[in-house]
Amino acid sequence: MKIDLYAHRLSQPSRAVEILLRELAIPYTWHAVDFANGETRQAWFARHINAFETIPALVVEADDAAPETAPSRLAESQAIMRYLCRIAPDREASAHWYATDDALRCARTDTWLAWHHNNVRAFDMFHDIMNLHLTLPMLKYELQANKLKPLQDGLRGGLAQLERQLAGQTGPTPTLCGHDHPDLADLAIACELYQIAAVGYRFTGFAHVARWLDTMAERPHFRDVSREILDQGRTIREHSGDYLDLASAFA
Ligand SMILES: N[C@@H](CCC(=O)N[C@@H](CS)C(=O)NCC(=O)O)C(=O)O
Repeated sequence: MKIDLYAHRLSQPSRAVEILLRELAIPYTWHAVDFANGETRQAWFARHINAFETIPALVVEADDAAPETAPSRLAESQAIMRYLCRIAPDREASAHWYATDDALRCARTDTWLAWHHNNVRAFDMFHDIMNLHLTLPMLKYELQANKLKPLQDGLRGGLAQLERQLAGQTGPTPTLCGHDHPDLADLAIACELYQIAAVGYRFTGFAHVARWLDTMAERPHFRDVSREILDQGRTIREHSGDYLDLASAFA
C-alpha cells in the first residue's frame, strides 16, 4: 500500500495524522501544502487531492489495485485517523489509539473527538495570534481585545471540562478515557492545544490539563513533528510582547 500525506506542520490536524502514522509505523510520503498562501484552494489540489480544500488529506493506493483504479482520496483528520487505525498492520499498537473491536471503548473515544470540534477547535486562536504578530503595533491592542479575548473566554469552558475529566482519572498516565495509553481523542485535542502552548500560553489554572499536555508532548513522535510549530511559536512570542497576555489568559 502506498500512502501520500498532504499536510503542513503548522496545521494542528495535519500534525495529529502525521504523529499517528509514525506511532503506527505506517510508511508514508509527506507533501507540504502551503495552506497559509492558499495552496489548498488551487484547482489542482481541490480536483486531485481534497475537494474540501483542506489539509490534512491522504491519497491511498492499494498494492494489488488494477492499473485503471483511481487511488482513494481521504479528507478530515478524524476520519483519516480512524481509517489508519483500521488498516495498521500492527494491531496491538492501533488498538491503543482506537480499539476497533471494542464498540464501547470506541464510543468513548468518539465522544471526545466529537466534543473537540465545538469546545476546543471552535476557539482556535492561532489565526488571530498570527494576525496580531503581523499587524501594526497600534492595532495589536484592538485585535487582542476584539478577536483573541472572546476566543480565550470560550476556550476556558472547554479547558474546565477537560480538567474535570482528567482529574477523575486515577491511572499513572493522564489520558482522557482513563487508559494507560492515549487514544485518538488525546492526540487530536493535544495537537490543538499545543498550537497555543507553543506560543507560550500556559494552562496554569488547569493543572491536570497542563500535566496531560506535557505528557503528550514528551512522546518522541509528537516532539519531532511539532518542532516547526515550536519554532514559529517562539518567533511570535519574541515579537508580540505583552499583547498576548500569555501569563494570565488561562490562569
Ligand atoms: N476538520 C478538518 C479541518 C482541516 C482544516 O481546517 N485545515 C486547515 C489547516 S489547519 C486548512 O487546510 N485550511 C486551508 C484553508 O482554509 O484554505 C480536519 O480535521 O481535517
